[in-house]
Amino acid sequence: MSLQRIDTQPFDDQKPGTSGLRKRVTVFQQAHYLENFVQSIFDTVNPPAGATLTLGGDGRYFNREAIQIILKMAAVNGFGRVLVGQAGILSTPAASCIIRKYETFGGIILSASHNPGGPDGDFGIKYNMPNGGPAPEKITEAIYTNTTKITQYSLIEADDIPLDVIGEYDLASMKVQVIDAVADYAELMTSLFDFNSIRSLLASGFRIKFDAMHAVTGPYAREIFINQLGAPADSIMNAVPLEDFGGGHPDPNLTYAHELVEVIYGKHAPDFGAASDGDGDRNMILGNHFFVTPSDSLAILAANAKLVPGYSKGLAGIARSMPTSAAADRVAKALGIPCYETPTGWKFFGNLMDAGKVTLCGEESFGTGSNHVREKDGLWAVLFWLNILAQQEVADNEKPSVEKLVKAHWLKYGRNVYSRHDYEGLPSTAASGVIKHIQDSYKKLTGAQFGRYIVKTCDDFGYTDPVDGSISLNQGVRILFTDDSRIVFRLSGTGTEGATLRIYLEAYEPDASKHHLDAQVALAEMIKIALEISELKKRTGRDTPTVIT
Ligand code: VG1
Ligand code: CO
Repeated sequence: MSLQRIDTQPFDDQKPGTSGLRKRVTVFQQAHYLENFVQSIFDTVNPPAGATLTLGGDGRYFNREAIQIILKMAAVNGFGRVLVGQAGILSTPAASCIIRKYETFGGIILSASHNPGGPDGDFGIKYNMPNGGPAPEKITEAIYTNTTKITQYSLIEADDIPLDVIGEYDLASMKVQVIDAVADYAELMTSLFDFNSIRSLLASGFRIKFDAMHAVTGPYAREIFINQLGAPADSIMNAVPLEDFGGGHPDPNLTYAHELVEVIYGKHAPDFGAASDGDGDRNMILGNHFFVTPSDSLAILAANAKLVPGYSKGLAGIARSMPTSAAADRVAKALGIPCYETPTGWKFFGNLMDAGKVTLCGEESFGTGSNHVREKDGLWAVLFWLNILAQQEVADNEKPSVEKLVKAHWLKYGRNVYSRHDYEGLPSTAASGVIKHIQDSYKKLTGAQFGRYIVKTCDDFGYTDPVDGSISLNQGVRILFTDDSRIVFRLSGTGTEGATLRIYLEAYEPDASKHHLDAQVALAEMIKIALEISELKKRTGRDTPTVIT
């Protein structure tokens, strides 16, 4: 084993986005590309001698190679120990759980989340802090600055570690501990939820279907739903992680989780359906022939949290990303607790949770989580729903239903009708032109009337972190109407090709006789206004979204 110092030159495209650095696999396969970024992380966080690192990924193509490289670099960059998931696997929430449980100095998670995998797909890397959460912007900025100046990285020349075999290995003076990827996470779930009542619910004939989308949650779902909760084996589908996710797009929404959607809207539909994404932090919740909007899901979990053992003492507060609907705000108001509005990306929730200001957090992009870890957590959300439904059964003495629960919620709080329209693969200049055009129209728009909607204000969303005072500007363009409806425009920070424009639409509907309406129908006028205000067709040639959620 010998120490190598390798001369290198900066790449100019290593700026982390909403959730780490995401690029095509072929970009990561360029000589020095991964190494430059990893060295820049280590130089930024400067681990104290002997520190422990958590390491794992969603199992996509290039995961194993990347892990071997990172181990060899960690061994000569101050680390004394690395905890790595068996086969190089750790779901994002499991990695957060491990960092917190074993109080490791930090963690590296290899994932491009919901982006497709395989040799022609995407790869990604991000750094998590000792609290288990994604590095805040000041750290990701510092990492980026280091990538622009790097001249050298170091690693040890050594044999690969046998990642498939649990055990402890020496890598120079560093220990590599290959750990069970599922056990610690599963144990955390049993400490939060009433597994006995969920087990009885499932035994009573309440049928579930969980789609792991050939991604990381398969082994976790098998352990939790089948082994521990006794669900029949066919309750999980696509549960073996594949390097290319079976050629699919592991994004749990109505478009990409179509296999599950067919089952849920089919003849012998189960009572409950759910899916998770590539790295296991997202969730989609479905009932028999019924879809739950993620914004509603957050509000419903909050409203019913007291039914769940881990949250029976109540919530300190709720946080949601700005584009997420205000359904959770209504629950917070009713509970008399604060609701925070943050920019998009889980990294903005960390400080609020660490300071004890919030218990639950959520994003409209199928992300829900709590202070049990510092990442959003797909299977946690599924268990939360099942726990609430199990309690419902005890209360009603009839078969619980997702649809009934959601409709009862709307009846009590009103419905924040919500939808997001994504325009993927736009030329970057056209997409930024759309944003610029709307920003230039603020003056003209303010006070303007569109059908029954009047614009109250327009602005660029900016956020001042209430805990450390850090400021994040330009986090999305908002058109706010006098009746609390709104349209938000944002450019995605997770894509790897061209630009993705997201249009978020929300209208509040107190009238229960209209609650059954399909969101696209209820929002039809808002959709027209969004197209008009943005001049989307003229500027991009497109007026039909690629994905609607
Ligand atoms: C998207 C979502 C955002 C989420 C992020 C990471 O970002 O909109 O809410 O936090 O993905 O999710 P963007 O910038 O493309 O809109 V994931 O599951 O990568 O870990
Ligand atoms: Co994800």
